[in-house]
Amino acid sequence: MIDFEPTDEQRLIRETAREFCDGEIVPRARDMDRAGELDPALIAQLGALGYLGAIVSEDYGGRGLDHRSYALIVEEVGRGCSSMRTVVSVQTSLVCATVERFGTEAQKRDWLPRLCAGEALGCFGLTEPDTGSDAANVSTRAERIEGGWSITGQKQWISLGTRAELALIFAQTDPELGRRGLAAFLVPAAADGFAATDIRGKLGLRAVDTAELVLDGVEVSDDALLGEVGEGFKVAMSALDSGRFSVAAGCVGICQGSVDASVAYAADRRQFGRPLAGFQLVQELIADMIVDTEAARALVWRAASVKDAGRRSTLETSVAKLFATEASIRSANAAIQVHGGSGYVDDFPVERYLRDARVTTLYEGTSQIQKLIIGRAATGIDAMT
Ligand code: COS
Repeated sequence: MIDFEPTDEQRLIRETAREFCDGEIVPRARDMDRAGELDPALIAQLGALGYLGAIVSEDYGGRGLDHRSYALIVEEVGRGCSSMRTVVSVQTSLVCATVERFGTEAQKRDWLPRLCAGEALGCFGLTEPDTGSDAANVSTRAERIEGGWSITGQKQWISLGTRAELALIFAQTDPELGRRGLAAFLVPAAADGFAATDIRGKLGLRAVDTAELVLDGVEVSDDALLGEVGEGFKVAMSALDSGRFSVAAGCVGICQGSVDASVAYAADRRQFGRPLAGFQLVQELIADMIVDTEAARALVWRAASVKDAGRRSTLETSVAKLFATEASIRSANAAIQVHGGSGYVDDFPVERYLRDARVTTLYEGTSQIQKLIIGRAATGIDAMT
């Protein structure tokens, strides 16, 4: 059963995140989007507030919060700016939570306190030019050398790739083993042979960098192996269970932001002698957005409750991610409709909401992949492989 009433602590966490979003993120979101650059001071603030390690144990510099609280934070950051939300999702879910789950004590002590504090950023290197949905088909190679590994390959669409100090790299150790040959490595971006190039010209998420990574014989020691050799696919999928959840929570923020902007604009703007809010067709647009927002939030909270119970949440996460991401596109698009011509320029956040929402049904598993995961769970038949 989901309890829809936040606890007092969760309420306080939401209020603090809301104040931070409205006071610090919202006023800078348009400029960061136009400049194609995040304000580093804001990233430092995310770290200081504990938002980059919300679900990581306090032993390693995190806040040790439950997943509902994490969702409340991510929703607020996502309402303000999806590029900032991407920093939270990648750092917390894909990198920190994964290092905490699969890392050795030494790896956790080495990396987590600085990552949680925002003193270092991390990125998640799974996708390649020829490997997207078919995540097991990684062609980056890790070859055994004396005392460690030599890694060679290319990674594509890597959020935070040019800023990260640490790259979580998935590589094949033995092509004959397929997914059972995959391994995950903690690769310092400063290593010889590691290069990151920014990908320009994106529709949305303009303020956060998206990179192509090239690893040319990057040598790492045995200590860099995260989990066991052959465990890489499990590490990646487990990371994505958390990453997809975080994306979904961020999309609830886009939905809520679309509602808030539309209600305010519809009350203010007058046509035919009355506010837009007085027209039934405008109310219909707003009502549909509200239903999408509430449903997306409930699905995120449901996934959170499964995670907090310590159970695997792949199915619940896919349901939440599929619905929330698609809902965010619908809501942002409807919000532009409410705003008319004003919604087509960046005086209001809604055109950015739509541009930023669009990637969410692509990355961390397309909507089609989420449907195949849900369909397989329902029917017991694998329609993917
Ligand atoms: N946690 C732990 N283990 C997991 C897991 C998870 N969330 N998901 C899968 N596994 C394990 C399974 O238990 C299974 O282990 P065994 O072989 O020991 O039984 C193994 O991993 C394979 O699982 P599964 O059969 O579900 O894998 P598939 O090859 O069917 O996965 C899909 C196919 C399409 C679901 C997967 O490749 C996928 O999610 N693709 C999308 C990738 C993606 O999101 N890319 C974006 C990257 S970030 S932008």
